[in-house]
Amino acid sequence: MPRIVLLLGLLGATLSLTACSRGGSSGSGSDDDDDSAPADDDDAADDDDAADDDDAVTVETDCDDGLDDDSDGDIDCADSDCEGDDACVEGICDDGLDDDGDGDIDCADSDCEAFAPCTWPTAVAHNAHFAFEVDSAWSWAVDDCNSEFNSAISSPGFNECTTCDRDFSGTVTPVQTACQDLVGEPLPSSVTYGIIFDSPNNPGCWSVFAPDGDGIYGDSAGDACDNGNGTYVLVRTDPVDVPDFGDVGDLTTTLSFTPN
Ligand SMILES: [Ca+2]
Ligand SMILES: [Ca+2]
Ligand SMILES: [Ca+2]
Ligand SMILES: [Ca+2]
Repeated sequence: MPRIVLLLGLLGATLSLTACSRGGSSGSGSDDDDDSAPADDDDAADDDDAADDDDAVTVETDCDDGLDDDSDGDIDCADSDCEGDDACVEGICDDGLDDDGDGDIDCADSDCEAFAPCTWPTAVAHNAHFAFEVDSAWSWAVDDCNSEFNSAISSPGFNECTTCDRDFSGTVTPVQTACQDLVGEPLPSSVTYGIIFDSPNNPGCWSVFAPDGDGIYGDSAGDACDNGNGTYVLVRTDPVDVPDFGDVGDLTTTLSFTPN
């Protein structure tokens, strides 16, 4: 009898150990063995009989690995889960690189809309009109006349101008040259301006500078101000002086541009 009791005792112990192993009541390790609730089953298979696979990856966990982590058909930044992820934004807007690999570089990327230089114009329309006015000194030989030229001036890029935010230059295209020989000076072949895109003392305006003979943008041409329609315009009229004759007329210069 003592022998039988011992065997039954061993069998009971064995059954008890087996039940313990299947029930997972100890809760140790990463496998919670949950077979009744839609919770983590930790074993890459769905063993809780619920409709969901508890181990399925439901978000794009790595936005820069070239893999579709959650198998929704969208890889990395193409997956809305990655919206705002560092790997999916154009982090630097003036390095010439497509930081987030979406095909758009710097200002061409919508991520850079708030970057100030991306709002600066890439081209400026320039027009100059010279009106020669006959006075007593000239009237014996010439008549009143007008000359005019246009220039579509553009910027070579960022930081080309050391004393302004950006410089713009271009080639002059004469559209009316009746006066070009009258003042003893040929029409200019090119024009250059620099712009500072902030006029603290004149809100709504940007400061325009013309370079001096040394290429320094120290001569203010005035402020280009928003005309209310989103276009910045600078118009100025200056007398033109010719040696020995003084003021022979007016030169009116107009610059206009629209921010990006
Ligand atoms: Ca991925
Ligand atoms: Ca995905
Ligand atoms: Ca970039
Ligand atoms: Ca980009």
